[in-house]
Parts: sequence; C-alpha cells; structure tokens
Amino acid sequence: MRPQNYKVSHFDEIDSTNTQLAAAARAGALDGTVYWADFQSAGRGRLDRVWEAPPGSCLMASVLLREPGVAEERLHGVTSVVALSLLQALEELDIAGVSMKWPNDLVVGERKLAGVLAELVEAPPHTTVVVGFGVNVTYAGPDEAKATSLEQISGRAMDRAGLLDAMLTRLAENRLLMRDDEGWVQLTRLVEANCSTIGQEVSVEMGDQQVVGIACGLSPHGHLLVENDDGVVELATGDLTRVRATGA
Ligand code: BT5
Repeated sequence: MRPQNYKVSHFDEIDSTNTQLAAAARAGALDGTVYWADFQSAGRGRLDRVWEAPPGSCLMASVLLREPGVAEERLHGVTSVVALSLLQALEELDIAGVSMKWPNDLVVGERKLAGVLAELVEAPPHTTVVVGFGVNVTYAGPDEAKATSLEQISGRAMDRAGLLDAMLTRLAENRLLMRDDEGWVQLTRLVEANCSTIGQEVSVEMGDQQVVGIACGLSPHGHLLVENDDGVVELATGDLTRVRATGA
C-alpha cells in the first residue's frame, strides 16, 4: 500500500526526474513529492555521468525529502537508506541475492542492478534532498558484463509501479528511524549487514585522493571505514572498486 502522504507524478518522458524535482523543490514542492518516468532523455549518474535506459525498461524515480531534524553529516547516509529501502522492497517481492555496494549501488555479485543519486537542494527553510534511483527491470545496462536486470536474475519482468509502491512504503518506515540516534544506529547496522562491500579489499577515489584497504564497517554516520597500514580512514563518499576478494 502506498502511504497517503506521497504525491506521485508519472511522466512518459522527461529530461531527468532529479533535475525536474530539484526545480520543483526550489519552487516549493512538498516533502514526499515523487516523480517517475518511462524514459529520461538526460538521465544523470554521479559526477556528471549518464544514466541510460530504453523506454519502459527501468524504474526511474526521484523522491523529495525535507528533513528539518536530520543533521547535515547524516545526509550522505540518505543514499544508503534509499538503497536499503529498495533492497527491502525487492526482498518483499521475492527477489533474492541483491546486496548493496557502497556508497550508492545495488548489485548482484559484481553486476550493477540499481544506482542511487542523492542531491542537496538549496530550498530553505529545511534541508532538502532529492534522491533519485534507477532499477533495471528488463534492461541490463549499457555494459552487460558490468550490469544486470531484474528480468535477468529472476526470469520475470516486474511491474515498475508495484516496485515503486513497495519501495516508498519501506522508505516511509526507514525515514522514521532516520530521525533519532537509536533509529539511525539501527539503520546503519541494517545497511552494514546488507552491504557486500564490507570485508572486501577496495580502492576508493575521491577527487585526486585514493584510499586502498579493507572495508571494515560503517561509522555511526554511515560513512565507510577503510583499514590499511595508516590506520582506519572514514569516507563520506567516493568511487569504489574492488581490488580482490579477501574472504570466502
Ligand atoms: C548512479 O551513478 O548509479 C546513479 C544513478 C541514478 C539514476 C536515477 S534514474 C532517476 C533519477 N534521475 C536521474 O537523472 N538520475 C536518477 P553512478 O554511480 O555515477 O553510475 C553511473 C554509471 O553507471 C554510468 O557511468 C554507466 O557506466 C553506468 N550505467 C548507466 N546506465 C546504467 C544502467 N541502466 N544500468 C547499469 N549501469 C548503468
């Protein structure tokens, strides 16, 4: 069941649900406004990358969150909370084997199934975030060796509106947890438990900085902890690649 406080608009075609929802946020759109589209002509990933999918092949949606009570340092964690909500929705719909790749992907093994893009919007008086996500339903990404789709992993084409509803329901529950310290710790532990990055040897790039080490956990703010000879480094975000498996 879709929680009543979302206001959902569907578009056959749009440039980018994130771009348009950010514009709507600046014009006063309310918390819980959701845009989703069959096709994006200028879909965006992080750092000016492109998110692409043929019409109707991918669930592409953005949610507007106004979170007056959530501290700025936790906002990076919003990406993880949205990814977690998606993962929980997929589990509810009997899709197994999906895990989170820090900071913003859902993967099956090493293949990308979904990506999340959270952007802060200057829209006073509250801290405002537009969080977009793309989940491949029948399209297995621009590079099939690196990506996958729900159809590929489950043999069925999932109804995108149903998946959106399930995800928004989980997000509404998780947002309640986000608002207090205890709930935040609970969410971080859930993200950690579902994050296949933890335990891997990784290389993380942030601008011209690079950190290599073992991803050993998440901080209370949801930042990645990477351990190497220099100690433990805490990373709010970055581009992560796996160096090699360290465990089973
Ligand atoms: C992301 O960025 O993964 C965030 C993607 C967010 C997309 C949603 S769709 C709704 C909303 N509106 C938008 O305009 N965006 C959001 P990043 O981690 O930077 O990954 C981007 C990279 O993923 C690209 O450079 C490609 O290599 C790859 N890619 C592009 N389209 C893909 C797809 N459909 N499936 C898998 N990988 C893809």
